[in-house]
Amino acid sequence: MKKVRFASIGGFYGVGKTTTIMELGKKVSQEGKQVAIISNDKGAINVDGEMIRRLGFEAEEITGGCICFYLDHLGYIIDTITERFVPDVLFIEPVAYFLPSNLYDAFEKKFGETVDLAPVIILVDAPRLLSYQGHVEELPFPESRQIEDAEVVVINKMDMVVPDQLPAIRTIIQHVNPRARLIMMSAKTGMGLDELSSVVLQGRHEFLPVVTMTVFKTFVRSLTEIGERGERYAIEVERSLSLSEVKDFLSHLLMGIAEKVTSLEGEINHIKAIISDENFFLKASLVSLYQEVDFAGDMENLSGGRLVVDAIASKLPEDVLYSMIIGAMQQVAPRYGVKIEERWGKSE
Ligand SMILES: Nc1nc2c(ncn2[C@@H]2O[C@H](COP(=O)(O)OP(=O)(O)OP(=O)(O)O)[C@@H](O)[C@H]2O)c(=O)[nH]1
Ligand SMILES: [Mg+2]
Repeated sequence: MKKVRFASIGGFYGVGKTTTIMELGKKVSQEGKQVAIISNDKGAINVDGEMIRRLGFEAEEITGGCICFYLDHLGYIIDTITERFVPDVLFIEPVAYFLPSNLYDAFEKKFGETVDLAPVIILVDAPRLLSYQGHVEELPFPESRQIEDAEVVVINKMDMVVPDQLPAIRTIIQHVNPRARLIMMSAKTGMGLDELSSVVLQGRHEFLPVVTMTVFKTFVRSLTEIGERGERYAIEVERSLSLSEVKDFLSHLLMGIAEKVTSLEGEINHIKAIISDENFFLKASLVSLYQEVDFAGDMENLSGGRLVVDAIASKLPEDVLYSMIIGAMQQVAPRYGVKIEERWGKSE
């Protein structure tokens, strides 16, 4: 039987993993290949799962924490998919704080010869990495260890930097990992997607650094810092909202949550929301207070639908994050005539 090809697209919060998998998924499907996607999030209610479902891919979610702790569930999902077809590529988006060497080791032990592993691919955010120029040792542990474990480092968001800044970005990566192959990419403009696509389809996984107990302990400690909370709403609007009003509403909502997070000295990892009706979706994303809210997808006038909000931040407990989502929603929604019909909390 044909082996299932696993291509994990990893990287820290907001580097563009979901966007990249969507773009690669479209590209590979257009070439006549079959694609399946597994997204992995900490929270059961999350924006990425919602977006992938909307795009109509064969998709499954693993929620509750790092996929490396849910391999039985992954095995079950793979069996369910392969009963119907064997995908040419199974994309996996692991949670942002995963440890690649640990995950690949677990994949090899659990699935052995039945899977064909693509190289360890790690995305980094070009402008974010530049902000560590001169003090690279301050990169959060999971982020630097991901670069260290990578066989291929993809420098994403190249559209946000100028060519003169590339040598500094390369220096930072090579300081952490001189072995890795580098790919320059913009998932937004399409630059570098062909190169990454050939790695995903044909590249070979060869090398895995060892995870020592000290590394594993540091990894586990770093996880306790990160909180994630998602909420899902059915909404109605008093009068239909134009695209620019929907964008303003989402921007204010995300900025409202972000300001609450920073006012309690929490650190923003990624605050995102997706609004959708039967025909359209619009995803809004905020990765730092110093970058604007960014949008993906499209929408005509909004007259009601679903809203999923997901806040991921460090140094704040999840119940506090929850109160921040609720608080921002209560402040911002009435200004746009958005009414909450129904709300789902932590679980369905
Ligand atoms: N300018 C620019 N923005 C990008 C690019 N790739 C992704 N983004 C934006 O970056 C933000 C985060 O993208 P996601 O794909 O949600 O990132 P992610 O890594 O899946 O995030 P998490 O799952 O929360 O860790 C979104 O606003 C994207 O539109 C890129 O190449 N250029
Ligand atoms: Mg994602």
